[in-house]
Amino acid sequence: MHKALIVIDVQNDFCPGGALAVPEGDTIVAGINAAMAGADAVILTQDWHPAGHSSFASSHDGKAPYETVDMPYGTQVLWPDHCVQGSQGAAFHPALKADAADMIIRKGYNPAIDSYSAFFENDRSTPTGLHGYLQTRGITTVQMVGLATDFCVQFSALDAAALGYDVSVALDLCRGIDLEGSLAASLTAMRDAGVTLI
Ligand code: VGL
Ligand code: ZN
Repeated sequence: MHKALIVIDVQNDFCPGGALAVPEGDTIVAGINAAMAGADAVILTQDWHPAGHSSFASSHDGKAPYETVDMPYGTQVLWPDHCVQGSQGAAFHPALKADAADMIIRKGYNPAIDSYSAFFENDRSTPTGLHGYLQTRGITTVQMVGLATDFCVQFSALDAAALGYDVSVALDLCRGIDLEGSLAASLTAMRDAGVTLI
């Protein structure tokens, strides 16, 4: 059994002071750094949007952040502009031990499709390449940590379970956004999919 630690989106914009701040998002960084030591592979994901991305409310006339729009691939929550490629907001939190990563996977770079999951874009079919990477490294077990529990962590964990990985989520090393009960719903969905919540 080879085990990967997948660190989801521990970036400045998701931490207090950032454009899409997750409450207490910065408090998990030290624990994530410590968890890296026990993994056979450390993978970081980085939300990485071009300016004017279709998930930004500012790209839709008359829409405000946290409203939704219907996209060809389904309903999409609209966000404040965040994690724009090359910006300080898109950089990893300065205390994250990013140097310990074997692999950094960027996602959300397609202007027309958001990508919460580390495995597939929000059309649920365009792969990011992470599955191939993990397979070729012989990894069968993944642990998810990071931001945000109810969006990118949840989508990544559900996809990993569907792809046949043994999946756990370390909840003390995650923090959520919680839009209209999305945090509780995400925990139920992950449990129902066979994800181990720690
Ligand atoms: C995320 C909303 C928009 C996340 C990324 O990392 O959970 N949430 N982009
Ligand atoms: Zn995003």
